[in-house]
Amino acid sequence: MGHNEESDIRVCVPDRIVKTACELCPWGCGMEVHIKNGELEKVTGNREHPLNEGFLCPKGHAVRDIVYSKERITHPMKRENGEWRRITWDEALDICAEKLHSIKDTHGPRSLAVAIGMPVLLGGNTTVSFLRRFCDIYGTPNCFSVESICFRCRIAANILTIGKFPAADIPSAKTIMVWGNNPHASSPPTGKRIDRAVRKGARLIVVDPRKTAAANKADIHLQIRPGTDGALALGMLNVIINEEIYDRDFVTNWTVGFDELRKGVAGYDPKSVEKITWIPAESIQRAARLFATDGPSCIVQGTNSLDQHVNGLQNSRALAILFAITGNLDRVGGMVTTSRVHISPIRIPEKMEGKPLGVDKFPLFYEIWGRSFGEGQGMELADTILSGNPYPIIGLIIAASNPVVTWPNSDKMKKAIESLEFSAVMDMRMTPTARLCNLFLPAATFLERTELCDYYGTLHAVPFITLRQKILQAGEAKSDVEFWFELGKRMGYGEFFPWNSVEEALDYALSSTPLTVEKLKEHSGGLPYGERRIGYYKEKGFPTPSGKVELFSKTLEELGHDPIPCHRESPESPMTNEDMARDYPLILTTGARSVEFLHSEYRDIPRLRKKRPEATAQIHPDTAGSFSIQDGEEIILENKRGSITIKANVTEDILPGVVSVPHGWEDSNINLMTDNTSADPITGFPLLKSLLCRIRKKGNP
Ligand SMILES: Nc1nc2c(c(=O)[nH]1)N[C@H]1C(S)=C(S)[C@@H](COP(=O)(O)OP(=O)(O)OC[C@H]3O[C@@H](n4cnc5c(=O)[nH]c(N)nc54)[C@H](O)[C@@H]3O)O[C@H]1N2
Ligand SMILES: Nc1nc2c(c(=O)[nH]1)N[C@H]1C(S)=C(S)[C@@H](COP(=O)(O)OP(=O)(O)OC[C@H]3O[C@@H](n4cnc5c(=O)[nH]c(N)nc54)[C@H](O)[C@@H]3O)O[C@H]1N2
Ligand code: SF4
Ligand SMILES: [Mo]
Repeated sequence: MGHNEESDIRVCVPDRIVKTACELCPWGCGMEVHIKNGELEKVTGNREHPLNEGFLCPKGHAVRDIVYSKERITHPMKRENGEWRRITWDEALDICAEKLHSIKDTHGPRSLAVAIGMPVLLGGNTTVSFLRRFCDIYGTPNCFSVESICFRCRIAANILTIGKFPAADIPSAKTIMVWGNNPHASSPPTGKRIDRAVRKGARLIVVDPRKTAAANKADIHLQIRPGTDGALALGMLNVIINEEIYDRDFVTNWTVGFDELRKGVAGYDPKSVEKITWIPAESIQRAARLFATDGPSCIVQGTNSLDQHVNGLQNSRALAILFAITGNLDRVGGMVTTSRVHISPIRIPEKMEGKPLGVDKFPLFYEIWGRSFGEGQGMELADTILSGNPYPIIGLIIAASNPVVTWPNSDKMKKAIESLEFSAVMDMRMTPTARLCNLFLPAATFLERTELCDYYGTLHAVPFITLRQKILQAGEAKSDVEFWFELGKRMGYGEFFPWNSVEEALDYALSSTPLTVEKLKEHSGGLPYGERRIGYYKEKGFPTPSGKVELFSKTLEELGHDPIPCHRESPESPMTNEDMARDYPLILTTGARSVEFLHSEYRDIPRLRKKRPEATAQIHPDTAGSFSIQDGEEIILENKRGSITIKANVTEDILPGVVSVPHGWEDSNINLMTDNTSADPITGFPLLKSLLCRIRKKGNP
């Protein structure tokens, strides 16, 4: 593999194999980058890395194509009269500084918003905290991220129930329940670990409307109607409580509200739950018995498939109750937490002026028991920009996101960005979002910056830390952290950014640990860090107000929410909204991942694109037949908000009556059909996976 002659990418380390952590999707697989003759020769998986043990997925193997892509832009640009003009970083920083000063002077700091996408979150805790440090000093509380639609709902549900967020200990589990997750596409190292556990004899239950790779290997596949997961979990709890196959000692000593739970689940007998979920009662019983009696058992839960519903938080709470009362918490092969890398304080939240948008409506999204997540609910952003209510948002900086494609209600998001006085985007490519902004700032890829990958414990129950090292320099691209540091200095906040380099800043962050950047470089590839907390609650209790698992949540009750989870139907449901279902008879779930892409990324990489050249909607043959639709045909998919053209993938692999559509495709953008209205009353998550739609042949009225 030779150096791409047209590219302006330089290798900046001597010939050797540099170990790092992949950042092309959320999981951080150990990767070896081979530098030979001053060029990036190839990448291989790091066999010594505890997560992936040498495996890389197709994206990981395509890293060279991604970094060297011809679509990359590696210099700043300014858009004037509809044309992009190349500018220097000096000019770019001056423009940002001047605009930000003027916004602050005329409207106050909160009129600047920052929207953070997945890749910045993947930079680890320190990356996000350094960005937010800038916002604190500037004074704006209005930081939003894709956590308004992803992951946070699940974390909040677990904190409210057990006080912490555990991960599945897959390798030691006897029963694994994969719930709303297609790991072979969205988390290949997890898929591998499940496959291995199953080969060793673990039992597998899969809850998914589609026959995924995991479902095809499962002992029990619960093919659920989207949006009814809460009912299924309550049905399983009903069986477990009635048959007294829960962990009695644990329930007696370590939970509050068991009697209320017993009453709460009484109505969810398997027959009633069959009607709601479309899953046979007998399968619900079998799954409940297997999970409760053949432990240790763990739940591998999708990161957003249970959350983007009207009952998002309660769904995850029901799952937490399920693994808690069956005695699977802090247990080898169950659900475990690990100790964390405690970085020195980076944020200065006391400097922030007020609280972000969305706090009033969704206080538990912002903080729980004084434990602050600290972001605003991003579903408020576009409406506030367009209405100026409750106050104007004048400027927006978008850091590693493509909200015009990936956030709900693309049309509204587009109008909102177009209406801003100032908008800047930091990215690698000219995305549909970047096209609308005033300023383009070129971002470094993970091979072009130094950062910590410190989340293996939280996500995989693997206490480990890996350093991502700077190996390349691409033109004038800067890492996100470098940009925020330099902007801070340019705006006169130098005293708050005393570090001469990102490495120096990381050493500050690590100063409360035995680690340093140098030490991590010496152990390039990573270091075990911290411990798995097995049996931890027996020593420390649970970090909830009661010190126990809160089956009954007083916190939720006080805020007017259900203290015991119950099932609520989607506002778009054939069961409760018959009028709408007459016009739109099919259930729509969006955002199923494919292994080749990350959200809207990598469509420009031929070796990935050729495996999946276009977006397709999965439809069961019975459903397709009733609309006279053939496999491979172009169809119109529509609902009351919008319509898209997409190819039909007619397949037995999906429940009849359900349509599954991926997100991230510019030309078949499903977010033209979604709404940014908050659906979950507790977290403000939108409705992306239990909607109604209809389909027709293209050309037919
Ligand atoms: N290749 C790739 N990997 C990714 C990503 C990517 O874009 N591409 N994105 C990353 C990110 S940020 C995230 S959040 C995760 C997402 O990861 P996941 O949330 O695990 O998403 P998927 O792997 O698509 O699995 C979701 C599964 O849920 C099913 N499903 C849909 N609706 C429902 C429902 O109502 N109930 C139930 N039980 N199941 C339902 C779908 O059929 C699908 O098989 O993936 C991460 N990994
Ligand atoms: N309908 C529907 N919509 C969804 C979902 C769904 O299931 N259904 N899933 C949602 C979920 S879970 C998520 S997490 C969001 C993801 O939403 P986004 O985070 O907006 O997703 P990406 O398309 O990955 O956008 C990331 C952008 O950052 C750029 N980039 C890559 N690396 C870097 C970097 O290091 N620095 C900078 N500055 N830029 C970088 C990429 O080129 C890309 O344009 O999508 C959500 N959208
Ligand atoms: S699963 Fe693939 S893209 Fe994700 S971190 Fe691992 S190798 Fe990289
Ligand atoms: Mo996500």
